[in-house]
Order: sequence, then structure tokens, then C-alpha cells
Amino acid sequence: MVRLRYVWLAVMAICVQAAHPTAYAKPNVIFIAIDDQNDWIGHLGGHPLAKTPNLDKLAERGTTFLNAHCQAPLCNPSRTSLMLSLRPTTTGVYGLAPWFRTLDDWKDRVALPQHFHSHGYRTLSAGKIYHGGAGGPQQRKQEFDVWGPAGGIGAKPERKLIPPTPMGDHPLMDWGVFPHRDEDKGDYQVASWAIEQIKTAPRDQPFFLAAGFFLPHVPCYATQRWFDLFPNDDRLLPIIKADDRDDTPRFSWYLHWNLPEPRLKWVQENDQWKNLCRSYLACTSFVDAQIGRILEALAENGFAENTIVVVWGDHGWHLGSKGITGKNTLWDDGTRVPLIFAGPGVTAGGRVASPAELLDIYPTLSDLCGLSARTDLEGISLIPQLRDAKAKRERPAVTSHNQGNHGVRSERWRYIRYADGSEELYDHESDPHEWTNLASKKELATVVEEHRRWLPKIDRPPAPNSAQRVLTYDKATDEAVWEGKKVRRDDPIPE
Ligand SMILES: [Ca+2]
Ligand SMILES: [Ca+2]
Repeated sequence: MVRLRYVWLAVMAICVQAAHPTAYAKPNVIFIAIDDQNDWIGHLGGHPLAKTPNLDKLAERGTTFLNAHCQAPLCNPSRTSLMLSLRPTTTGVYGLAPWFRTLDDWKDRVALPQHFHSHGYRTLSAGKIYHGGAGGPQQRKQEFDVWGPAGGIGAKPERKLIPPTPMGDHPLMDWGVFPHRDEDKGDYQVASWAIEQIKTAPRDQPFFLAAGFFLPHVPCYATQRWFDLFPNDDRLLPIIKADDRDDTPRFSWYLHWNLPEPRLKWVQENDQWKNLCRSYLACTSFVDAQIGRILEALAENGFAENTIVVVWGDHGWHLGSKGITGKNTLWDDGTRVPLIFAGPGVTAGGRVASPAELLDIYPTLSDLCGLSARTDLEGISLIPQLRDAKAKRERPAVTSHNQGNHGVRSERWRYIRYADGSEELYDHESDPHEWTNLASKKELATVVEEHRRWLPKIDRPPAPNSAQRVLTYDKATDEAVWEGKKVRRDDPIPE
């Protein structure tokens, strides 16, 4: 009986395939973004309780990058870099503003979806792909052919669920069980729209379909069922070192000075640490389920075999490590992200330990789909690693947070250099949490030197109209300007 059922299912699968033949040779692309998603993903091992069955299954069907890093630890600069395959240090886009199309240098630059459009693809987008709405309706049409729902937070409680937070009690700084329907979430609607596009996709034209999920970006609201996946006890808490910041340069604080994301001290004192961790894990599992819905629709509509799926997160998020919550750092918790490819041309079960950068996605997708190669991209195709996970990459992953501040992640080491010249070095072989700064160890001077040579050669100041989380530093006066305000060396570090 069981065997008969399998035969029946196999016949059905063949029928579905045959019923929906495609008249084009190029593979489709499903391009999935997750906002503020760190490595708390089952197969990445960032949190022992993380539950992401759909992403883990996709990783088994394709190749996953275990050492992938964003080029900027913040939405707008990370996404600009990924979509243009240019470093933030090349574009000068470091803050939440400007939108790169307002800059003379980049207003006509061919972004990734436009490259696909010019090769005959129908390009579609829903949810958060770019940071912000990409201008008015006319301008939006130039980025993608078809626009779906904006997604975002969706249903919100009438008032915040957690106590007032420091730094202006920012409305986004909230999390917890919020009893709404999953269907009322922006992310659910983005997935539903993507599924509809898959079902009704024209059979004579390949598609590039982008779906951008907002969670686990704050506010982390989810229904009880997603919280029930996790025990409400100390196993939720990440392993941290209490005095971890004692050996990090003072300048490291400037990169997340006076931000609305509460410090570890606040979440501990207000009994919010476990709640935050559980909320983040719950939201990640919810997004994983939405991705699962899209992947199921691909298979049900006969697209599983001729579609490249790529999933990426725009940057990491701290949940207590280094004394903070939030983004805007150059450590692994701020830069490490999921990056998974699956589909034709991608080896199943590949797990790549070599570093990869999000700006590699553009040339990789272009290569995988046989589009004309571009010579003006700063990323390098990941095709060698998609064929053989052990294929080496010489280049480390580089992350920049404003001019002069860079993290360089090789397979074994993390090196950081700040604008005032202060440095950090961590050995991931013996110190996976980056607890012990080895930068001043004489015996490691060669390691530091090897990593220094990868610091960006072009290191532009912030582009015109840069704002929000923009840092500049004047070496002559030793003064930093953060969010438009001067920060001096003897200013007390904000708690
Ligand atoms: Ca983000
Ligand atoms: Ca430390």
C-alpha cells in the first residue's frame, strides 16, 4: 500500500511537470531576503534551540555558506552593496540615507534585477528588498517590473508590550507574544503574494522573483504557536562573557553609540533578556515557515527543477554578546548571515567554510543563469564553491561600518581596524565567541599584517545627504561625529 502511494505520488509529480512546460531555457530565480537575521539558524549552529526546518532542508538540497558576511552591518548600506555588487566604501552609502539613486555616481547603475530584466526576465518584488520604497511608482518600475505588497510589520498591538526603553523609547524596540492571526503579518502576505505569482507565472518568460521578509527585525511579535517551539528558561540565553568589552578598543563603542537598541544591562535589569531571545527565535521560525510555503508552491507548480533559490540575511544582530543588543558592529554577531543557494548547477549538501560576501550574489546569479558577465562588479562568483564546497577562496569577507572602520573575516581569523587605528584580532579556531582580543600579541603580527592588506583600497567618506548611523572621525582632533553630534574620548559610554 505504502509503495503504491509513492508510485502514485511520483506519477502525479510527473503530470504536474508535464502540465506546466516552460518555453524558455534560462532558470528562474527566487531571491529571498531576511531582515536582521543572524546565525540563529538550525544548520548554522548560532543557537542550539533555533528551529528552521525549511531553511535546513533547502541547505541540504543546495549549498550553504557557513562563513558568509554582509558588507555593512545595517539595512540600507548592506542592501545597496548587495544589489549593486559594490562595497559601501566604493559607494559612500553607510547610513539609512541616502537612497543610492539620488547620487550622481549611481543613479544609472545597473542593479541586479535590472541586469536580469535586460536579459529577458520578468522581475517582481514584494516586501523589503531595498531599504525604503525605491522612490515613486515611476521610479519603482525601473527597479522591478512588478511590485507586490510592501510587507513590513503588519498587525501591531495598541501599545508596546515591554517597559519603556532608554534612548527615547523607540516604537520599534518591542517584542513578545502578540495574539493576532499569522495571516495579518506583512511577511505572511509577502509569501502569499509570491505564491500567487508562482502559480500564475507566464510560461514563456523566466522570472526573477524577490521576496523580502521583515522579521526577525524588531518589533519581534509572533503568535503563541511560534513561542511554544521554545522552552521559557535559561537555555534561551546566548553564552556571553561578562567583562568581554574590557579588551575591545573604546572606538568600538562609537559604532553603536546612543542607539535605541537597549544594552544588555537594560534587558537583564528589566527581565527582558529571555523574552527578547525567545521572541527573536519565534520570529525566525515564523519566517522560516513562510519561506517553506514559497518553496512548496515552487514544487507544486513544476518549478522546483528549473529555479535557482537564494536566501540571504542583510546583517546580523546581537542579543547580549559584547554587552549590547542590535546591529552596527564588526564582530561575527553583527556580520554573519545565512546564505543558501539551491537549484540547477548547485551541488546538493554542500557546506562551504571559506568566507563569502553578500556582494558575491550578483555575479553568482548572473553566472548561474548564463547572463552576460559584467566587469564592473566588486563581487566574485561563488560558482566554484557551488560546484565543490571545498574549493578555496583566497579573499576574506570584508565588512565596513562608515569610513575607516573595517572587519576582515578569513576562514580562521577576524581582524578589525577602526578609524583611529585601534585593532582587534580573534582566533575562531580557539575562540568562536570572539572573547580574547589578540591584536597586540607580537607572535601574531604576521597574521595581523596578512589581514590588513585586505582593508578596502577605496575608502570614501559618506556620500552627500548621508544620515542615520553615520560616523565620521577627524584624526587631527581625535573627535568623532556620530548622528551629527561630537563624541570625545572622555565622554562616558552611554548605557
Ligand atoms: Ca536589516
Ligand atoms: Ca573580550
